[in-house]
Amino acid sequence: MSDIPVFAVIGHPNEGKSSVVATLVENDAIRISARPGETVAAKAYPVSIDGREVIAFVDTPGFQNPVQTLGWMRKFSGPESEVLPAFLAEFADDPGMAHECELLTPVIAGAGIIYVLDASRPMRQVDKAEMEILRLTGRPRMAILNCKTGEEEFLDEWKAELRRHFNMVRVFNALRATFAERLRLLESLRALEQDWEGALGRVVDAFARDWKRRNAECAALTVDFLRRVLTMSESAPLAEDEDRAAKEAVLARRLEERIRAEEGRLHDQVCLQFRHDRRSFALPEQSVLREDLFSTTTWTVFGLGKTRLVAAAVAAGGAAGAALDLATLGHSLGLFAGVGGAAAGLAALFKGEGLVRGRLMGMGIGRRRVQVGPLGTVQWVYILLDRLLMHYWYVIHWSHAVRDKDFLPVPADGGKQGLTGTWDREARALCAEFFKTVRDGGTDRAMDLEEDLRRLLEGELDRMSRL
Ligand SMILES: Nc1nc2c(ncn2[C@@H]2O[C@H](COP(=O)(O)OP(=O)(O)OP(=O)(O)O)[C@@H](O)[C@H]2O)c(=O)[nH]1
Ligand SMILES: [Mg+2]
Repeated sequence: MSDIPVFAVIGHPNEGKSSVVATLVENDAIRISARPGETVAAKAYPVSIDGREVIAFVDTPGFQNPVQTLGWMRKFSGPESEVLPAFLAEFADDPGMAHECELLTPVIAGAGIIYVLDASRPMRQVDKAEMEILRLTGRPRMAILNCKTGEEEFLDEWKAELRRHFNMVRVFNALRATFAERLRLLESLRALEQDWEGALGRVVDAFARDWKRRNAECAALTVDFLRRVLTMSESAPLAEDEDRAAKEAVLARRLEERIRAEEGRLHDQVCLQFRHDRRSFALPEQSVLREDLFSTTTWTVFGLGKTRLVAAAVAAGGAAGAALDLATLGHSLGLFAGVGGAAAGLAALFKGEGLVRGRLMGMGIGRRRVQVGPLGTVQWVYILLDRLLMHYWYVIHWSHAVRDKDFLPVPADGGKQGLTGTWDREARALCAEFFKTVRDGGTDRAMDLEEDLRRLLEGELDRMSRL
């Protein structure tokens, strides 16, 4: 037996044992299925933090023959401590008792017990037999009520019965458990057995520290990302006979593509921080995050109405002659500033299909270049942050037990307003100064602002984790 706390997750077939293990150990790959009897062998899943294993959960197959098992155990006349080894010796080769042998093996080795049951159904005789078997093992044990359908009609009946057999009873939904609920579950395991109190206290601390580290890492990655994106531009030589608008459109698309790719990478990295494989993580069907970053929908949903959009374009340098045709707002748009643009200084002029006017630079006689970018308004900071925060929210609520792509909770305070919409004036002032200063890059002030924004974001992620 290892010296870390080990808990065997035990119960009737198809009640959600593997789902509970997947959520607790953050493993997307554990087999979960609507078909009873999916798990056929006991398997231990250790949790590592900072390269050290701190706790393990053992997934086990569901009871096969609880009534017969209990009958045998009751008849056993030897010392109490021998009942389980004797059972294993007797039934090791009996296929009818294969699951019982599997699920009792970690218990004999010293594991505590987490009994999982679906409390949305009525109690039956076999349930009572299972509970009694677990009581007879004498091991520390907790019951987890996983209400699969949300039906709570039988909850009180279950609780009353469970209290007779278990040291602790908790409601825990494997598919919806947040970080805070997982932490509370671990905390309650501490009280199960005095010998484990110290070790489990360290596990709880390690979990909390690890989560904080992930949030800090996500905040740092985001600020790095913003710095890169805010300083990006595309330029190319423009021949005498070349159509400038067409060239700028090509450059704008190229720039948009680079920014999209950077954002995709950032979102992937956030998934990885929370041990999600990007391929198994899916956004809800109607999520605005499925919209293209450069679409009008993205702009409007994250709180930028037409008026503010025009104002943003103007503030970014668009002035006289900027033929902002509101009719074209329905098309995809790219709001870029041509830094230090030529005479008109049009920052964010677009026409129809996302055409972006860039900056024209003389490079000596007969040699000209056009440049598109960098991004021309602080609104981009808010949009990129809102999309990041919303993505984060989905990632931390995407339980590792979810196998059905359509299942996802709705963000609590996301929606129309966008998450930065709730930030105070100080935070907004920081974003504005960050935007202006970081675009110029490299200064001490820029570094200070990056640090301030990183801290602000980290606090925001910590706050969202506890919601
Ligand atoms: N709606 C809902 N479904 C759940 C919940 N927990 C588990 N399920 C579903 O119930 C089915 C069985 O879940 P598993 O975790 O595989 O159950 P198990 O106890 O490991 O099953 P066996 O290995 O067959 O004994 C799967 O389809 C899960 O998606 C829950 O909290 N809510
Ligand atoms: Mg299973």
